[in-house]
Amino acid sequence: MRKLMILCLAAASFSSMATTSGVAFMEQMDSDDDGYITLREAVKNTDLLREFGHIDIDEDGKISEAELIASDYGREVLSLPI
Ligand SMILES: [Ca+2]
Ligand SMILES: [Ca+2]
Repeated sequence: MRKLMILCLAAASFSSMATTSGVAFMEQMDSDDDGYITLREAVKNTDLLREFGHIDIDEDGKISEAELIASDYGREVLSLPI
């Protein structure tokens, strides 16, 4: 039981770390702070720009944090487990 709690705590602290880096990346890219990375904002990052079409799953022309995390590129950048 104790072991399980430690495992849960470790998982929780790891996922909050991943979220923090996700937020940091979004903040860095999201110049106007609307919570999305638009194509114009993605221009700053060539890799992101190249992957933009793949990451923008609903094709609304902007990347949400959820779309970023769901993408291979996002997981790589944010060092999330696949
Ligand atoms: Ca934005
Ligand atoms: Ca989108």
